[in-house]
Amino acid sequence: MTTSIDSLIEITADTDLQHIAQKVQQHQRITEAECLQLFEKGSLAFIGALANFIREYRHGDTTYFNRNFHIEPTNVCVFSCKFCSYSRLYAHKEEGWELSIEQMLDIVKTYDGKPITEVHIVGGVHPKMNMDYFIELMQKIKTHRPGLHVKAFTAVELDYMFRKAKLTIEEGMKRLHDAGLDSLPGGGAEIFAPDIRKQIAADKVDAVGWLKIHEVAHQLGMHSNATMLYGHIEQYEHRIDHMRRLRELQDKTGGFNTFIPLKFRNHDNAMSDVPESTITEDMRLYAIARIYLDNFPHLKAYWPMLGRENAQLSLAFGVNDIDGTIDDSTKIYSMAGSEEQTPAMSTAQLVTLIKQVNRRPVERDTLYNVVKDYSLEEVNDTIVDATLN
Ligand code: V47
Ligand code: SF4
Repeated sequence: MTTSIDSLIEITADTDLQHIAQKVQQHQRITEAECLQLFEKGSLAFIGALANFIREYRHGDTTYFNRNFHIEPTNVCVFSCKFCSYSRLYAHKEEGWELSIEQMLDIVKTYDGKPITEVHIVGGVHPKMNMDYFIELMQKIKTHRPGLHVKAFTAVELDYMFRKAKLTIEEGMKRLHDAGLDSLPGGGAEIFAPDIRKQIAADKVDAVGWLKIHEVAHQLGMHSNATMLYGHIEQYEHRIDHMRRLRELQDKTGGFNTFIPLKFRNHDNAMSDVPESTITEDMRLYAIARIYLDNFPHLKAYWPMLGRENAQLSLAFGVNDIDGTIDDSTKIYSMAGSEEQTPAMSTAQLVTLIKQVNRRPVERDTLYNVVKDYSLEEVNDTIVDATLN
């Protein structure tokens, strides 16, 4: 029987691309040189078909989402990444916010009785919010709601915390894990290649430090995500270098759950003169990431940053996860110019969004255990909002 990949090979004139399609069909890994060929020569339709083949082979129509909320402890930050629209230097801290432990706990309490599975905690790097502060926060969250999965702190926040506390990565991570930290989000990775990193995020942890922190977390049995900030001044080679480093670490530890490409937004930051990537380029990147990162189980489109319709579109380009209800006042993207000013979607809206493109909505927890399959469920906003959300 002829597969869709066989037909794709037949109609493709370029022999390099034919060879890549054959590899994908046989579930073989592509090289960095082949990844570059995809970026340079692959049409959106060609790359998309390959990525969709992998997506459907691994996950069928299943599209995951979760029920989570975000807490941003502060937007005061000691660093000065050029792409960041969100942070305020400590010298201007009156323009920022700083949440106390009790204020953060009050946010957690607003979800009492609601079937939320995860809290995502990421913010600026505040010089006075130290390790002990966050250990107390973890302990208080877990005492209040032991079953809530705490996914918190980018490697940038952790690197600063551990250095200030004069702890090794192993010691620091173990203390936070013991206090209740369950897994790490993928932020802070930006672009690993030093020549680009020093232009956009000169003063924070470098690639080696970021990767080491995730490696140690994996060694302690924790899982984590990985991001890549793309569509600014980087070239294809920098994206490939970034993904190569992630693929190598994943071969070693197997601890990454999800790769999350983050589209650079240019509103109100020191890189506002850099144009944003087109939707075609976004979809090409998702698809190439799905093809190249063969050892990452999941590929996530973060809908508050991409927009709802583009997140829907990405489900045909390798993406099998669209994050969660979020349900908060996440500012990191609204301040950078994303469409979503106060991103929140009800479970019904997420389910509908996924069903509209004929995929199968499945609620997951942070570690991708299935919480509920909504494919056969009739959902509408009034019912779900009242009973589930
Ligand atoms: O590292 C900052 C990005 C990240 C801009 O693990 C920007 O599930 C685009 O970690 N344009 C933090 N991006 C967010 C983060 C995250 C988000 C969603 C899910 C997960 C997860 C993690 O936000 C930063 C940076 O790369 N960012 N400014 C901007 N102007
Ligand atoms: Fe600080 Fe993160 Fe913004 Fe960089 S991206 S300035 S580390 S809040």
